[in-house]
Amino acid sequence: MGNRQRSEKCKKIIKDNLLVLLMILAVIIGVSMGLGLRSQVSADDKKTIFYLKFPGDLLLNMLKMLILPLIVSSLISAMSGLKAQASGRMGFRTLIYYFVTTFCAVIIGIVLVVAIEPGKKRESAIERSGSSKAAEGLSSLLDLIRNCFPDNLISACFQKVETKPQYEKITIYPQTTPAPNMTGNSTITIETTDTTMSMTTAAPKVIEGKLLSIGIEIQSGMNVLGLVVFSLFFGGILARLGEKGKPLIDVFDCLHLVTMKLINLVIWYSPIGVTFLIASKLVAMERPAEMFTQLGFYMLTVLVGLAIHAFIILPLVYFIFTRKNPYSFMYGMLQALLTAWGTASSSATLPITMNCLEERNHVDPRVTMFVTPIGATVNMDGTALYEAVAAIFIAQYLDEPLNFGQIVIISLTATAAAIGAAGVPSAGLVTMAIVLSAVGLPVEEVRLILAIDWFLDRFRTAVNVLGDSYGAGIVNHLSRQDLEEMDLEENKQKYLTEDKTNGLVNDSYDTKGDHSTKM
Ligand code: 7O9
Repeated sequence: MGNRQRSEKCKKIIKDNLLVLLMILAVIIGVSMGLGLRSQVSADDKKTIFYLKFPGDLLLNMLKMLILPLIVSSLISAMSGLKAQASGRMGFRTLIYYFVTTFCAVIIGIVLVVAIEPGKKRESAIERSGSSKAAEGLSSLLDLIRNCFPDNLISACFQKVETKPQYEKITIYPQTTPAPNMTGNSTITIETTDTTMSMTTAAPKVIEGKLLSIGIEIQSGMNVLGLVVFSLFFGGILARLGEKGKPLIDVFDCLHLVTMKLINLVIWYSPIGVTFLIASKLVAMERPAEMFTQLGFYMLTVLVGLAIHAFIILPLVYFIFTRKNPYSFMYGMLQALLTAWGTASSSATLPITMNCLEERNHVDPRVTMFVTPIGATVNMDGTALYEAVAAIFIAQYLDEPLNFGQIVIISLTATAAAIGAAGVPSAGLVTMAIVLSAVGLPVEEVRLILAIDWFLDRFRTAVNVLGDSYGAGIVNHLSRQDLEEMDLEENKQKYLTEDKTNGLVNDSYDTKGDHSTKM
């Protein structure tokens, strides 16, 4: 028996490290394949790139497919299994951690961008273009709250709502450009490619006039916030039902269990998917040399900031609270971090994050179930840092000095934007626009940094995932007493029901108090 256990343990260690090894290999192969293929396949060869991405698309689909059952079952199961007090305390700790670390990330970003001044290190001056109407911060905030309460649970799984004001469009032709036969349907669009290269050409501008109408528009994409809010309340109430709620609690527990087992299968496919995701992205990269030289210092600022946050601040916070080795915890998360880097999506990585936390870092499943889905939705340290750096970089580029008050506003809006990102439709650009317009910077100058966005996205996503993971680790440590108490209680209940079935009812315990202790 002992031997068998030992050999099983050995097998498990090999299995776990094999996956990490395969994942590291996947990144290396993906990068070399992508760079190698660049000489064979041109970046314009959209068809080849599309097919090259196919195995990667499969991985993304598999991961995203699991998100819905995962967040719903996790949150309902966690809420129904935790005592009201415990979940309240856990929730409070979680939110404080999210807020403090996100704010720290923003501060690091601001300090670096002010010190390095990447926006001042440029070769040629660019023309200032007129600013358009500021992004509407208020309507974004209202959208966030509106999305917390979807009108239909089924449609919340694939769409969210957005306030859409319609403005009169006015096209202005610069005198140097002959007025072409422009079509009237041009809106202010921000291209995702070739942005830095078109900086000096004076193009006709479309600006917004008076408000014509305002209404709600449907956007595709899962309304996570709505599902999270619903699941939290649903689970909370379920716990109060006592015996009657038991069957449904078991259903969600079981759903969670099955989903976690499915993740175990998908994980074995992830190295292949990640290889092709990276390779196809590298092949599709247009004019990389130009991009890296033009935006080199900006890139450096963001990467140094992310590195400081990931390798110093977060581990330090983890160590202060738990007195455990933060870097072995980080190694345990490596699989998830590499997936985050490969997919550039912390929501797609969520299944793997949960798996790593439970299987490799031995975080209590009740904590993972509760903390990580909320973390994936609201905790984005990397994104917050990035947005603060980007806003100040743009100000420097435009030679628009910011005073201290404006920098404080940037730090607050960048924190808020990162927390609300998942709730705001078409997030990336909208949240960036909110930060910029809060300090009166022209929103369309986002195009300055769009060329390199896909690259930095990978790093900030990994930092987002790392922040969520350390959060789960810390909450697990702080809540260990609550969890132990609940375990004791559960054992007591089990003991009692066993006694009851044996006809030995013990009067010293209040058997009716079964679920009344849970809220
Ligand atoms: C980055 F909880 C989940 F898993 F269900 C969940 C589902 C969807 C959580 C979040 C989301 C979601 O929609 N997130 C989202 C994140 C939406 C828009 C923008 C972003 C920001 O993304 C990051 C960034 O661009 O900086 C990054 N790519 O963490 O995924």
